[in-house]
Amino acid sequence: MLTGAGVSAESGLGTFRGADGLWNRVNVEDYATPEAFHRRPAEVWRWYAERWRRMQAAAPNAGHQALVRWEGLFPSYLLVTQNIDGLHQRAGSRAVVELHGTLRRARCVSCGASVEMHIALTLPGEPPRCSGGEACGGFLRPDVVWFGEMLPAGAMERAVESAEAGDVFLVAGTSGTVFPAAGLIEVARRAGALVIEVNPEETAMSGLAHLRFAEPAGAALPRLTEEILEWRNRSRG
Ligand code: BJW
Ligand code: ZN
Repeated sequence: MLTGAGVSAESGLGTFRGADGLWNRVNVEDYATPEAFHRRPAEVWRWYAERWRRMQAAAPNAGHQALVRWEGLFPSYLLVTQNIDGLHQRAGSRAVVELHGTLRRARCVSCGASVEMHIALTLPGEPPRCSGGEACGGFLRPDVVWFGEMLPAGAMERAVESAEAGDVFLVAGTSGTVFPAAGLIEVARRAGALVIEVNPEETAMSGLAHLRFAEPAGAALPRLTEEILEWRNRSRG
């Protein structure tokens, strides 16, 4: 299973691409790259701090909640998300891999020390300086993956393993344009999984889907989950 920003759209968090997308309002290169942080650390920090506040104010929606029930339904089930908002976990999902990191934490650019964002935001400085054990004084940055950066160690490996192992691969709320995440759909398809896409719009990856639900995740995912549970109960007799 692979999710993207569209799954959080009904929680009031904007997506990146499309007419109302974040990248239509600001330049990706000005915020979501290591070079941007190097050039304008204060602006980048403030922009993410504001997004963190929006994420905190948001609540998981019916789509997030439905996916919690998939845990335990399929033996190799893993929720691979590109989202940094933590809403899957707040809904109750535990088997989650965050391919693009998380905005719930900040980390030091020098020593890698990790700090909860709600604590980082109480520290002086924009961005604040590292005051961990070593107190190395490096800048704290959001613990997210920017363009041109490597994904968190082991994340893609776990994601590929689950995409190869499952009978069903669900793709919800992603435009399928950012790699290597989008490549998982092809991995699953090649491994023989049934690929299901949930997205009101056609995407770069729609051609790889066997089944498409052209609906918002908050409507399609609860219904799909109910149908799977009913089928499960029937097949158990
Ligand atoms: C709904 C809905 C509703 C709306 N219900 N659906 C191969 C080819 C070419 C380039 C590359 C390549 N491999 C790697 C690259 C470079 C680059 C890349 O992919 N570029 C592409 C743009 C081509 N990738 C990287 O740099 C990655 N790192 C990497 O590969 O390292 C190794 C390497 C380094 C250098 C060179 C080469 C290799 C890292 C990518 C990091 C992405 N980071 C971001 C920002 C995170 C922090 C932040 O939030 O600010 O992650 S970018 C942004 O896009 C964010 C998202 O996770 C990601 C994906 O977006 P997503 O989730 O799909 O959202 P949208 O908005 O695109 O789509 C939303 C969808 O929802 C739409 O389809 C709607 O229709 C739908 N929707 N309402 C259901 N209610
Ligand atoms: Zn440090």
